[in-house]
This record gives sequence, C-alpha cells and structure tokens, in this order.
Amino acid sequence: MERKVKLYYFPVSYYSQKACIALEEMGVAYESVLIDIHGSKPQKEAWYLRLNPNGTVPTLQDGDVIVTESEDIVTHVGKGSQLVPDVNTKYGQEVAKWRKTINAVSIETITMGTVFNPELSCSGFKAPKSVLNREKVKASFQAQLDECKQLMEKNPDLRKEYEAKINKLQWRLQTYGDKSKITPALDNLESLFDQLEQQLTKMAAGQSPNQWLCGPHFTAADINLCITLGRLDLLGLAERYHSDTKRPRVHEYWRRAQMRPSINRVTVHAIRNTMRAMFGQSVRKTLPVLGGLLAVGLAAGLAVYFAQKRYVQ
Ligand SMILES: N[C@@H](CCC(=O)N[C@@H](CS)C(=O)NCC(=O)O)C(=O)O
Repeated sequence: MERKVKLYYFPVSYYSQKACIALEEMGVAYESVLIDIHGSKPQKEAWYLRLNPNGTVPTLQDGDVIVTESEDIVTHVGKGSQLVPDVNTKYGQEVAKWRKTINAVSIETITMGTVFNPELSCSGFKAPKSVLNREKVKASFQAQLDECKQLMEKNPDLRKEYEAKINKLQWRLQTYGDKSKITPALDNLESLFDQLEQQLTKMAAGQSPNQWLCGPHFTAADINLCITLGRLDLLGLAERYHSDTKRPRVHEYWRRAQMRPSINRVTVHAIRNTMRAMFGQSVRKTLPVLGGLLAVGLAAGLAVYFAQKRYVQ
C-alpha cells in the first residue's frame, strides 16, 4: 500500500521547518496542512488537541503513526539514513549530542522576546512589519487565551490540555515584554556559537573543504543548526553572532548551507512560503462562497430571462 504522510505545519515556525527539511532531505512525498498559529489558530481547537495534545506544530501523521515532537519527527523520517546515523556508533553519538545541544536553545524566548522588544534586533526584521508585529502577536496570544478558556468549558475531556495551553499563554504575555528576561537567552547563545566555531574549525582541519557540523554528510544536527541560523537572520540578530571577522567558520557554513535546496526552500524563503500558503488557504475558503454567489446570480438571471420570454410570448 502507498505510504500516506501528512504534515500539519506553519512555514515560518522553527520546529515545523525542522520537519519539512527532514522530509525534503529524505525525498518523502507528503501532504501539508497549514495550521495558521497566529491567525485563525486552529492549534487550540479540540480536533487538533486530540491529534497533538500540546497544541503545537508540527505534527506528522505517517499512516497510523502520529508524531508530535519535531526531534522525534526527524528521527522517525531519517532513521537508518545518513541524516540520523546509528547512535550505537561514535559518530552517531556525536550527531545526537549536537542535535540535543542546539535543540536546547530557547528559540521561542529569543524570537518572541525580540518581537516584543524590537530594539534588541541589530539590523531589523527581515520580514514585512505585518508579520513580526508586537501588537498583532500580543493580540493573538490574548485572543487564544480567551478562546482556550471557552473551549475548555465545551470540551471537559481536554481540561488538562487546555489548562497547560492557558498557563503557557499567560506566561508568554507576562514574560516577553520584560527585556531582562530576554537578554540572558541572547547572551547564552554566545557560548554555543563559540563551541560551533571550534567544532567547524576542527572539522575543516586536515579535511576536505565544505564539511558539515559532524563530518562530510549533512545530518539532523545540521538541520538544527540551519534553522537556528535562519531564525537569527530573520530577526536581524545574525551579525551579533557571526560575520566574516567574527566566527568566520560559522559564517561560511551558513553561506554554503543556504545554497542547499532543502535549506533554501524551507528556511531562506520561509516568509514567502507563509504568505503563499495563507493566500492559498484563503482562496480555498472563499471559492465555495464565490461559487455559491455565482450560482445564485446565474439562477436569478435565468429566471428573469425565462419570465421575460414567457411574458413577451
Ligand atoms: N517541542 C515542540 C515545540 C513545538 C512548538 O513550540 N511549536 C510552536 C511553533 S514553532 C507552536 O506550535 N506554537 C503555537 C502555540 O504554542 O500555540 C517540538 O519540537 O515540536
């Protein structure tokens, strides 16, 4: 039987990008379902919470198997390939270590903290103002909080899931505006970037050029690094961590990685992909309405035509 893979995702979401890159790297054909996490916010609906109790993207459905954590999705999709080498080998352990280290970055705090305090960005957001907009995101969190409270009453079986979402939303609204809670996350990245520069220098020494993070093959550790570098770029924070003169190995790595098809399509063009997917979704939603209006108009026109014809005859 044909393998049926479905990915619930939002193109600009960091964790969704991880899943998309893994699927592309593995050449898996999949159906993508847009979950507009800041617009219509279907991630808080009961049907979605029944699929993914965390109410987050991505969620992968592979036949009967549902995977709700991005790291697990990458492992599920890439297991047994060069993307996810066997953890029983030294090389596999090295890849696993880097995956874990990069996955521990507080990316939501860095992203939302910078959106709520745009002065933290070094060169400004690489996205239209309507996308990374503090007021819009705040309103979206507040609306979701109110909606979750109502949905919790309607779906008592999902009380635990809604309570967790409500607590998270309250925490976000209290935390992200407070710059003193954001700067430590940005400062902590400095030591990670030092480790990355060291690792890439080690990889380049005595080896052929164009090494990836753990060796000649692009692995799941590279996926994590690329989505992190892409996110810092989007937030106008890249120059704080790497340039031609500051951590040049990381800088060169990112320049090269952006040319890799999966990274280019998923990370570099994330905003364009989001706009396109949202436009496509709104067209699909309005088409039945337009079709209905057209049918009513046509029926009315025909009725008038035949009525006139009968009258004239
Ligand atoms: N640990 C999860 C985190 C997923 C996550 O936080 N996704 C964000 C988008 S990048 C999300 O769905 N946010 C919407 C929400 O929390 O309502 C994973 O790795 O998949």
